[in-house]
Amino acid sequence: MGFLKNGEWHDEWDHNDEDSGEFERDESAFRNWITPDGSTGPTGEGGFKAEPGRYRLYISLACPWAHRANAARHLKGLTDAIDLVVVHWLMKEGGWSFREGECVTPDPLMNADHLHQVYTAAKPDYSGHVTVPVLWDKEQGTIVNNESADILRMLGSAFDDCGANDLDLYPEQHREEIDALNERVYEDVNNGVYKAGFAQSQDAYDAAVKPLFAMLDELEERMQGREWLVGDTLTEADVRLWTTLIRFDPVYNTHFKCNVRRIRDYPALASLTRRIHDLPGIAETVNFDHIRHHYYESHEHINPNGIVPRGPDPLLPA
Ligand SMILES: N[C@@H](CCC(=O)N[C@@H](CS)C(=O)NCC(=O)O)C(=O)O
Repeated sequence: MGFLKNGEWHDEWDHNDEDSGEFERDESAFRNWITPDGSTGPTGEGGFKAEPGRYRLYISLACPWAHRANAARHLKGLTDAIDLVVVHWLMKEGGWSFREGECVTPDPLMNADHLHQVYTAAKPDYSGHVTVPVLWDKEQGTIVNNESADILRMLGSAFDDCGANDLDLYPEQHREEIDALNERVYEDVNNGVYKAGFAQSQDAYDAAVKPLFAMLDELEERMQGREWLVGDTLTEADVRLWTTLIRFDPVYNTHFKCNVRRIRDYPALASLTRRIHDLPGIAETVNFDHIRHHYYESHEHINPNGIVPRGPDPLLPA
C-alpha cells in the first residue's frame, strides 16, 4: 500500500491519524459525471457524454466500493457498453497491479504494471491514494471519476437513452430517504468495518465497532417484513449496503475484528444478502477468491503471516 506524491509512487501506509490511531479515508479527486448530453453533472466538469464503448471501468473484485460500480453496470445492462478491467487482488508494493492472475485483465491503456500509472496518465502530478473504482474516458484520455458513490449513481441514469434498461435505482419520490440512509450506512457500516479493522488504538476500535453493530441491529429491525431498504423496489441503498454484507462473515468478522455478531445471526439481513446476490447478473460480480485473498494477504500489519481462514461459507442457502 502506498500513495502518489506529485506523480511519484511511495510505498508507505499513511492512513491513520498519529495521535488517535483512527483510520482516515481521503476524498476522491476526480469528480466529473457522464451525462446523456455531455452537460456538467452535480460536480466537476462537463464533456463526458454517454456513448457505448467510450468508457472503461477499472475495479478490484475484492473491493466493496468498486463492487458498487460494477453491480450498477450489470443491473443496468451496461456490460457491453462499458468495458471492465480487473486488477490483481494483491495490494502491496506498488499498490494495485496488473500482474498475471485468474480474472485479471491486462491494462488496455498502456499495458501498465500498476494502476498508479493510469492515475498519472490522467494527471502527471497527481498526489493522493490510488483507489478503485476508476472510470476512464478513452476519448479524452482521462479519469472521469474515482468515487464509487458517484459512479453508482451516474450509471443509474446516464445511459438510459443509449442502451441501459429502465431500472430506477434512485427513484425521485425516495431520494431524501435514500440519501439519509446512505450517509448513515456509509459512516457506520461501509466505512465502519474499515475504521474498526484499521484502528491503531483500542479507543479507535471501540468507537467504530459499537456504532457498527448498533446500525446493523437497527437495519435488521427495519427489514422486518420488507424486501428492500427503501420503498418496495431495489435501490442504490440496497446495493451500497450489500457489498459490505457479502464480505462480512468471511472477512470483516475475522480480519477486521467485527465479531460481536455475524450477518448470519441477522435473519433479515442474511436474506437481503441472498436476495441481491440472486438478482440477474449479480452473482457473476462476486468473486470470493479475490475477496478473501485480497484482505488476508494484503494487510501485513494486521495479518502478518497472510493466513487465509477457511470459513465460513459466505452465503446461506436460500
Ligand atoms: N471513496 C472511494 C474509496 C475507494 C477505496 O478506498 N478503495 C480501496 C479498495 S477497497 C482502495 O483502492 N484503496 C487503495 C488505497 O487506499 O491505497 C470510493 O468509494 O470510490
